[in-house]
Amino acid sequence: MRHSPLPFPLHHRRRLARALAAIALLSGAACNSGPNEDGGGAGVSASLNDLMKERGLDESNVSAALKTYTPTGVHDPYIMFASGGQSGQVLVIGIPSMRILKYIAVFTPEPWQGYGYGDETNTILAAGQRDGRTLSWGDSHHPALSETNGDYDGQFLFINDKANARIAVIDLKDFATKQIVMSGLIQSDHGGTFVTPNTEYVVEGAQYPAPLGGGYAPIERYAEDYKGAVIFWKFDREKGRIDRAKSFAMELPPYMQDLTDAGKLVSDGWVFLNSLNTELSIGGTLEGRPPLESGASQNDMDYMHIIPWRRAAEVAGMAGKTKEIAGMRVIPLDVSLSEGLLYFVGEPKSPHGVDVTPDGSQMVVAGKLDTHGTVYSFAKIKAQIDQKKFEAKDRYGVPILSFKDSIDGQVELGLGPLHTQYIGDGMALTSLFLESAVVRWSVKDLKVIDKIPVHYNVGHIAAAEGDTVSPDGKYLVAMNKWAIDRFQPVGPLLPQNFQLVDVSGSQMQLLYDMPLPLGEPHYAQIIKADKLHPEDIYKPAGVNPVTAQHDPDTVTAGKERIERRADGVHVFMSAVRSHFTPDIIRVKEGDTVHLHITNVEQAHDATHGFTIDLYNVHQSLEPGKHVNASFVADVPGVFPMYCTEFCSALHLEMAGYLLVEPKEGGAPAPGVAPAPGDAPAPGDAPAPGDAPAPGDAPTPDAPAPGSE
Ligand code: CUK
Ligand code: CUA
Repeated sequence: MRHSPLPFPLHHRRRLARALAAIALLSGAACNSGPNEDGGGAGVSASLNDLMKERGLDESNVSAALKTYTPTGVHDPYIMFASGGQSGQVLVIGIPSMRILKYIAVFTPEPWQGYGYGDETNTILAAGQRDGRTLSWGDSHHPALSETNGDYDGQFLFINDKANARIAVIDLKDFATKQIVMSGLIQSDHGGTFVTPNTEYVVEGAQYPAPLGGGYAPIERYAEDYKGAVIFWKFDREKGRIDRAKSFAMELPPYMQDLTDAGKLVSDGWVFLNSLNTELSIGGTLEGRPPLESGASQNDMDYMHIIPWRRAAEVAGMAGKTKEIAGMRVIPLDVSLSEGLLYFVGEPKSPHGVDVTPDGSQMVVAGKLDTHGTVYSFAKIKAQIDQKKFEAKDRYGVPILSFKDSIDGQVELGLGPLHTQYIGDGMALTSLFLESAVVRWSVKDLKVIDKIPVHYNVGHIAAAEGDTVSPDGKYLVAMNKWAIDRFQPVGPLLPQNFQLVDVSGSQMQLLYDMPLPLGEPHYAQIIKADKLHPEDIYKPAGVNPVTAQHDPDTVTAGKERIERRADGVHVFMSAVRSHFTPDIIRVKEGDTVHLHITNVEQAHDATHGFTIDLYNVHQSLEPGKHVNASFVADVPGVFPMYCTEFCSALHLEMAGYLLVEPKEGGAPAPGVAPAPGDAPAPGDAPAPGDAPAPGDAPTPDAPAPGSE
């Protein structure tokens, strides 16, 4: 059953023409030739035609415009969460308008949101450090919305950083990152993030094999010492955080594990992972060996990994079944084999994407170097496992199922098939990288229906709720890797091209091109907007969004103060239109300054920003938000601080000063020390011993007026 994305279904040109005629009739301009003289609403038809002529638009263009145009104040029915690729962020995009609503800061400091410029968000980023090294970027790949019974529930979003093997948790109450976890077990990941049907686990599969837990091993020992792995991060929905202690991993052979999908409904309790490089090619272009890519493409088959994760979780909980590597419980390969936790089935050449059908009964795998989509039957796979009917074992002893006995069939889809999404009615969409097209086909009947060209070299595709138990169909976004000539040239680095396609009609229709100048997004998920219930403000005022608690250092109006303590100067500051209290902070060179700032406002969208020149402090203070930011005032001088959001008519006046007095006997601050005998100019830092000007904050040691 297909629905129209708009209240007025305009799938067909004839209907569009009729609609245009109706508009013309309503305007009274249809019967007379020529425009109506009395102006007003008249002459709509003529002007529409003129507009179309002037802009060179045909009817299908106008129909596309009508399907995507979203008047002011109208919200989109769908929201897409797309990975931001090398930006390390997540993009939030309205569908069908393709309006960008937010970049969620994840693996990368993001100044506007104050992410990575304050104590708590610095702590989130620091949790993703490896070997004490700060990683200030990430290669974000596969967002996964939390699920309940295999359907998106709109509560949380997870995403992986392929480059550094990290996973982030984003709370959709405020669309902000709350946690980054890094196992230390693997060096890179790709098969993440994918969630099990009730978000019991967030799955992270490795990509490039390496010694588990880090460390060196000669590449000649690849087959013996390099390993793959899959990590099952336990998600605590109550806390909204991953529970590291309850998480576990499985050692895998050093095939490059690729994408992952969790079984659902009939296949609930299982996960499926692609892999490539069963050849164990190691590259060595200067060492007389073939490059990795050709070495890894010799065999006709790679292996789909089949894992009963519920059983694996039980085994991980048993005494003596795991070993600890990098602080993580790991099920060694021999235990997996003796406990029946790992099976292989062949997949045609360089598979990319294993996508479980909405009813959970089948898995579709596309091979980059194969023109087919292969449809696996979960029942057939399960039957062989139950009967212990294996065709062979791989070199590590993993049982291999019969390919022929595991599939329902293969369909010739086109050149370079990659990723599959579902649109209901047993229908699927698969991206064709080499062909630059998306093919619509019936998984049920193993038949191709039609294709639509996209521009160009499409990677992932995202259909509305297209990887859940109940896909919506309607919209597809093709995430194209190459833009070439689609947009005004901007130099050699071109934007990515997202193309919105209407998949509800008998013919797929291209609706919109959206350039993405941020990084290369890989996957995206599209959720019904009405499943999302973000908060308007943090309430009551004083919530620390990272802890989701009322912050112990929350500031209420009238209780603002500056306190000198053993660990430095604590500034308890409130922000309200249009002033900070206190607005003068006096410290001594070398003091550590702890800012505790609460936006005490509860008005929707009354956001303030806070910065201090030079000290690289920036915070976003949404209504009710509390932030903490610490820095060492190691440079003496006068440093304006101000609100960076144009929050009110007197926003420019929402400012103050940080005065860092030079150390006794220390060098005066460059350029600010008054010449001996000069009277201080108004606004200058007062010389030591001066009486504070009226309205000034007291010196750090004295209590602030009004404080108790
Ligand atoms: S991958 Cu990018 S097109 Cu990293 Cu999901 Cu397939
Ligand atoms: Cu507050 Cu500008």
